[in-house]
Amino acid sequence: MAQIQPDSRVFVAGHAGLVGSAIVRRLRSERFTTILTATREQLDLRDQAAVNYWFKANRPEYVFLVAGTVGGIWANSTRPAEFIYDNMLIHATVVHAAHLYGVAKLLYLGSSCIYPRECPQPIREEYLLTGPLEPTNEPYAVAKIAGIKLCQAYRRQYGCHFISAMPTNLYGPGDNFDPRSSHVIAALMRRFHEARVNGVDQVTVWGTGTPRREFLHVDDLADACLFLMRGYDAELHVNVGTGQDQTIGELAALVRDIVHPGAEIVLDPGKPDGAPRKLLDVSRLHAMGWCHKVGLRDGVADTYRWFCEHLGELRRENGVVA
Ligand code: GFB
Repeated sequence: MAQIQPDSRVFVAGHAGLVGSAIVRRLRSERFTTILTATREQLDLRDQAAVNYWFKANRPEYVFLVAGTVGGIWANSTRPAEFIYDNMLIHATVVHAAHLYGVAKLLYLGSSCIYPRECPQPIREEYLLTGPLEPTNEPYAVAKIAGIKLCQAYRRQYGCHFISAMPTNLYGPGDNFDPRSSHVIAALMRRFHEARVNGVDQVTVWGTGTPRREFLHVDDLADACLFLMRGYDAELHVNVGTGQDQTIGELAALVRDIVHPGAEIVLDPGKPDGAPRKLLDVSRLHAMGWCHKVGLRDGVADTYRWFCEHLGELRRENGVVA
């Protein structure tokens, strides 16, 4: 089978998002010459005819399918129709077009919320579809599971080299800082930052503070995606994480210490906790020779530096107080 090379035609579907922009950065740093992208205005990935036309015109050889409607616990709970509709369509159109137009290899990105809410920890890949899902993100998780099954089905029926990676919760430069849709690290970073700027010493953290989460810096994820694109070609999806987790209370203290040392954390148990824990078992990826590099404290500090450097844009786009 052909190998991805710096002169390959590589389509990053979802290049403007947290993951897609990290993959583009990574490909550029490895001097890839033909990175194909399309904005939402240029290509509606939910439209099969438009996606087919785009593939016919642009002939990508490798595809990173990291596009989708994503968000944190609040967005998932309040916009379930968008989360299931957009994602099911985007996964189906891109996978189908990749098959029709002879893509050499496609990497599909899922999410750790595909696993049953109560499954044993750490979570092995084989635990997929062994129990009920976490209700706050079930529609999104069903779409993500459908994406894995699409890749497996096209592999079985048509011999396509389509693989899937399941990342744990992500964060990093380029994250979404809109409180209605952000994930916890971006949400807390913004809230502690604005409290400090406004001279406020109490900061609210949603839920009970007891759920446990694992976090992976998005540059590590981009590295893992390229690693798998180069070296993995089998049906079973691959977990991507650090293998370490902490409580949301501990995370909040870590963000506080970096952004607004001394502030008091106030829990709001009226907000949803979501899954009690979702720690991935990353032993298969470790056995292949990949391990994450960025520790959580360094990663949060790095993301906060990026946040401060981009305050102008963030203020214009979603009203961050500088
Ligand atoms: O990051 P988050 O929204 O994603 O929330 P999930 C993680 C935990 O942080 C939850 C708590 O227990 C939240 O209650 N949390 C505390 C906060 N303060 C905040 C806050 O200000 N904002 C947010 N957003 N959370 C999502 C799923 O689940 O994670 C998706 O809904 C997807 O399907 C994604 O899988 C990775 O880990 O709960």
